[in-house]
Amino acid sequence: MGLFDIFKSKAKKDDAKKYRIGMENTRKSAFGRLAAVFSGYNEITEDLFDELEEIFVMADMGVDTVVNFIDELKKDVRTKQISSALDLQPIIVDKMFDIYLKGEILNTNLNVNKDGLSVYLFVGVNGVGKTTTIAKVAHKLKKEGKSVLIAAGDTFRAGATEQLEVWGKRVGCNVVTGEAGSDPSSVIFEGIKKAKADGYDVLLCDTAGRLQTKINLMKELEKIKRVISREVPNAPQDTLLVIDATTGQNGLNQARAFIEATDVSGVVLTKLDGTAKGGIVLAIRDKYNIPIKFVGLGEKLDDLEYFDIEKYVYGLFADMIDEV
Ligand SMILES: Nc1nc2c(ncn2[C@@H]2O[C@H](COP(=O)(O)OP(=O)(O)O)[C@@H](O)[C@H]2O)c(=O)[nH]1
Ligand SMILES: [Mg+2]
Repeated sequence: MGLFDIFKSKAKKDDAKKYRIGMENTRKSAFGRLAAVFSGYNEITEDLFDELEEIFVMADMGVDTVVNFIDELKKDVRTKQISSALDLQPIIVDKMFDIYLKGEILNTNLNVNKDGLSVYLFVGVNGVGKTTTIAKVAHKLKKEGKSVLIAAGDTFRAGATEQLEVWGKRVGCNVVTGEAGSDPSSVIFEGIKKAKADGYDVLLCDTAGRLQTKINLMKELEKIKRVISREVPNAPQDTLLVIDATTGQNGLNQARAFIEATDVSGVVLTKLDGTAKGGIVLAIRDKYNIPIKFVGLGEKLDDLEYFDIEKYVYGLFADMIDEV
C-alpha cells in the first residue's frame, strides 16, 4: 500500500495533524496549485510535467532535485504504462517519499549516550531559531522523562543569556550562564561540570551565530568540541545545525559554512510554518545528505516535532489526499 492510501486512515491523519496545520503555507501557495493544474488535464502530457516542475521549484525543492524528481516520475509513468493524469497523483506522493529516503534507513532520533550524560550542541546563523529550538527540545525531553540542563553558550549577542533564562523558567530547566563576552567553551565547560555533578541526563548547548570567517568559526567550534569531548567521551552525541526554512536556498548556502567547519550530525529545520518553501526538506537531503531530526512548526514550546518523512509528505499533499 502506498503512502497515498495509508493517509486515508483517520488514525494516521490525527497523528500527523501538527504537520498538516504547520505546513499550511506551503500547501496553500505552491502545492495548493496542484489541484488546479490537475483539473486542467485528463491525459499525462509534457505540458503537465512542465507545470508540475514549476510548482516544485516554487516550493524550493531545489532545481537539481526537481529535475531528478520529474525524470523519476516520467520513468514510472512509462513502466507502469499510465496515461490518465489522475493516476499520476498517488505516484507523485509515493515518489516524493522515495527521493527523500533513497532506499536508506535514516536515523532521525537523537543519538543517546548509554553511559551517562548526552550532550547536544546547536549551531547555525544568527536568527535561525537556535535558542527557541533549545527551549522546545528541553520541553520535549522533559516530557519524555529526562532531566535537562542548558548551557548559555551564546555569550556574544547582547541579551542572549537573558532570553535563555526566560525560556529556562518557562520550561522549568536550570540554565548555566557566563559573563557577556566570556569564552563560550568556558560556559559549556561549567555546564558539563554541573550536569555531571548533579546527574543530569541531557545538556543542551547554545552557541552564538556569528557569520565570521570560516577559519574563526572552525576554530571556535573545534575548541567547544574539544572541551566537550574531554569531559564526556564520544560527546557531543549530536551537533545540530539549525536552518531557517523561510530563507530558502539562501539559508542553505549560509548553512554550508557550518557543515564545512564542523561535523554536523543532524539538521533542525525551523519556521516551516512560516514559509511556502516547505520543499526545502528535499533540497537539504539532496545537497548535504544529513538527516533532518526536528522541524519547527510554530513559535510555541509545543511546536517542535521529530522529523517524520511520511507526516511531512502528508503535510505537503493533505488537501489532495483528503479529497480523494
Ligand atoms: N514561526 C516560527 N518562528 C520560529 C520558529 N523557531 C524560531 N522562531 C522565531 O525565530 C526568531 C529567532 O529565534 P532565536 O531562537 O532567537 O534565534 P537564534 O538567534 O538562532 O537563537 C524568534 O522570533 C522565534 O520565535 C518556528 O519554528 N516557527
Ligand atoms: Mg540565540
